[in-house]
Amino acid sequence: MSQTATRVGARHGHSFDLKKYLETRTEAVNRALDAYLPPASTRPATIHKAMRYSLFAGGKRMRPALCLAAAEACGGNESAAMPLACAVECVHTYSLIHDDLPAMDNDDYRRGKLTNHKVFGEGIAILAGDALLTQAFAIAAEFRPTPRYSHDQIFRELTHAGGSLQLIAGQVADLEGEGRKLSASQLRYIHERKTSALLCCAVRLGGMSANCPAPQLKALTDFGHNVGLAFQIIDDILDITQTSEHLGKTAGKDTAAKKATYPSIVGLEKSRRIAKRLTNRAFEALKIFRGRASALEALAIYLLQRDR
Ligand code: GRG
Repeated sequence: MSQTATRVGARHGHSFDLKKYLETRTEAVNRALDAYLPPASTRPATIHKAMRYSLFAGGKRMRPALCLAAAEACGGNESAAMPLACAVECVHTYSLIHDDLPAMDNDDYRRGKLTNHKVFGEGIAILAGDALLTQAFAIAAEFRPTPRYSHDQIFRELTHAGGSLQLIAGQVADLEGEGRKLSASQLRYIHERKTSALLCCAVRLGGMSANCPAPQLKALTDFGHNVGLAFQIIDDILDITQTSEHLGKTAGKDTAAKKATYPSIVGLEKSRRIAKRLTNRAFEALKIFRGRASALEALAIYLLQRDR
């Protein structure tokens, strides 16, 4: 974690120890994921090893952290939000395994390790992604409904964000856009679906676990949408400015694949300004929480300033 991002959140006159926050939340999420998944030795062991290989490969756990922080902002607690935080991380990890396949981005490294198909072969990697996606719904079913939010609503959130109107739509547009000149609005269409939808889903689910009223859910939606867009712009910037070793995945792939990105359309400096503007909009959305959203604020700053 970069030095600037370890203590943030001075907006309310106090600093927030994000490093500690992320350490404790990551440990709790890892423990919960470990308990939710079949042990690696469960027959057929290959698939359970493959699922666990990518899930515990050292991801930043940003979506679970955002989910838990959103629950806190709405006065909820970690244990109520945990199944939803873990479900989103399983959907995210499945999407990374499939994105890395030769038929898609054809990547050899992810999270600093060989990609799933490089270790287990393409067939098992496809199945590990499928199994993680399915497991996400089994984990989400552990959520205890609140007066405002039923299981139906929780499943609709996940299926919408991960389905053919959002995550998959973004990936389709991304695949079809390769090598083509895209406008800024076409690029935004991709970012909103490929990246922002699942981040937004994570914070909304956190709010729902805390039985948040509609205005708070709307605020979390605005926050997640803007942070998600900023997150992808920063991801595109890092693809150009950082090394593969530092990122733990192949850098420079966007340029090599002639992929349209914000830096390629508007340049690095303007891309940074846009990411900052989006983060400021995300802060605006948090006003409704009257200082109770320090963790969300700190995460938004970290995501803007991150270097991996
Ligand atoms: C295959 C259905 C399907 C979708 C793939 C995830 C994805 C969509 C593509 C991967 C490439 C990419 C740029 C995705 C946008 C979201 C993103 C930046 C993912 C990486 O998230 P991080 O940085 O990863 O949070 P870690 O490994 O830290 O969890």
